[in-house]
Amino acid sequence: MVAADNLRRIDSKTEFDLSIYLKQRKQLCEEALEKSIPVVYPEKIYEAMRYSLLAGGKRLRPILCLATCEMTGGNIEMAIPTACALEMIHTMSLIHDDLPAMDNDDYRRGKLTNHKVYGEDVAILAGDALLTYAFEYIASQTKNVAADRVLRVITHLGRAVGAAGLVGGQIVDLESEGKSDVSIDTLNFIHNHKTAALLEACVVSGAILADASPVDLQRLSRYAKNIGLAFQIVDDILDITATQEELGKTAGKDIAAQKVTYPSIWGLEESRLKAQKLIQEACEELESYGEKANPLIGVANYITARKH
Ligand code: GRG
Repeated sequence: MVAADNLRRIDSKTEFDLSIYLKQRKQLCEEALEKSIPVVYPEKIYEAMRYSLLAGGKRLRPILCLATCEMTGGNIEMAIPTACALEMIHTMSLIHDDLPAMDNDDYRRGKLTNHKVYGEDVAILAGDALLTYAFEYIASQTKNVAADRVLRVITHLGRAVGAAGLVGGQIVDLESEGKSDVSIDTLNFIHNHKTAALLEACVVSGAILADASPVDLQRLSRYAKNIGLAFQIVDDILDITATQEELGKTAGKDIAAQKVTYPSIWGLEESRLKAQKLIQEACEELESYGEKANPLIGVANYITARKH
């Protein structure tokens, strides 16, 4: 009931306007990302890193980190280096995912993929450089946060992107290619690791930076895991229902590759309902934060409402 009240409140334009909030936060992230990687010698690698990092995107991961840090008593200055680093890691995962050896895609964020512009060798290195720079960036640029908290953020993030997280999800995804009998448990494993783990790290790292309590961290982790899985279900739905122009990348790839996805198991309508239920459960985790949770509730609802 409280969650339903929260959902109603988010609709009230007078109290909180999600589209304005997302626009302002995206702008803030764009400005910080623009400054995060100067071009120096050897220029080619920095240009390739910047090509994908500054190619747009919804910037949901840094926005989640900033929103959680503020909600739990921190501020933007504390979290902006980590927010940028999260987008660097997300971007590198997209560069590597698009490579011919992985998903083999020509378009991303409405532009040619990194390897199509710079070649596979440079694209691999640009991904590597973004990944390593992300950790350096958190360690060297975070200000006014106790060192032990910065270390906890780095540890949490390292786990979320390595074999226990993104890489683990990606390898099971690769192993599942061409199989028609992929179970729902395997599908959940893939997406809890490939997609939800990084979203969880965005939310939890914002809370760690703000020195949130262990109870808050657990609650926010559950919120993030739920929105993470919902995010992927919607991603699978959009692959079927949206156009290449809307997505900024090739549409209909899952059906063409006969990939097992949430809609291929549940159908489109049931998938939408399951995503909505996960979002509702996520919002229920935020009941105790009152109006301060409006941005996180808004982002959760945006995940199911989005068109790209
Ligand atoms: C992380 C070390 C390391 C290696 C990468 C390739 C790989 C291992 C993992 C694949 C991860 C991947 C591409 C997951 C899909 C996540 C997903 C749904 C991306 C789309 O995110 P959006 O819609 O994209 O937020 P924008 O462009 O808006 O940022």
